[in-house]
Amino acid sequence: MRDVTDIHETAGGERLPPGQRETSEFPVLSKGGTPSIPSDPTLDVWGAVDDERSIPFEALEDLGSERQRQDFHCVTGWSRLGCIFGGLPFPTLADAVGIDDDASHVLFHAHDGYTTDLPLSECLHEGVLLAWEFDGDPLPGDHGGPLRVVTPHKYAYKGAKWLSGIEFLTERTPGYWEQRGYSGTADPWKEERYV
Ligand SMILES: Nc1nc2c(c(=O)[nH]1)N[C@H]1C(S)=C(S)[C@@H](COP(=O)(O)O)O[C@H]1N2
Ligand SMILES: [Mo]
Repeated sequence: MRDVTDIHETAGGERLPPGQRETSEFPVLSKGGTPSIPSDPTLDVWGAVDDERSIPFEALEDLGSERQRQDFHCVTGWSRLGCIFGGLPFPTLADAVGIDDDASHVLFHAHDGYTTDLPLSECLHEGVLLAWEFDGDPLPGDHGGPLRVVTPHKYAYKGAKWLSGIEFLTERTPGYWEQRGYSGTADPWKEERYV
């Protein structure tokens, strides 16, 4: 298992980022309810890539999978330390689809209409997982199952639950919360909460 709970060292800060309090709960935070997911879900990958694809969820594991211990920081102020997530590392997916040289940003799309954006370089971080497992069990629906993104180096709104697609872009398109004043880069150790 890969342990990425030392990300804060790179950031030059404490494990618990400034202004956060630790909780042993795992609260559910969704802009609306839990959406229904198609019975044969696919992950659609399009935009600035060599190979636009619609990948059945069950084929994701063939691309690669990994279990990680990582921390989860919600911008509203709670952090859950030492979560165990399993899934496909984003950099492995990126290799599989072949990203265009001029791709600079990523927009994640979800089944509840949620979107969130990140610079491509921040998505290529080893801790960014397309996760289908939590604590050794299938990821619960209210936490984004069957497939979500986790971003331990960013506030958790960067991790889209109920992931439906990944769009590679040559310029930034702000996502749902980013259009409403939240930070594009969302570094918890710099307290990048709002713009
Ligand atoms: N699709 C989708 N993803 C989402 C959200 C959402 O409303 N819809 N909320 C975000 C926010 S603000 C947070 S803190 C985390 C919460 O994840 P959790 O409910 O598993 O704790 O999911 C993020 N991803
Ligand atoms: Mo959040």
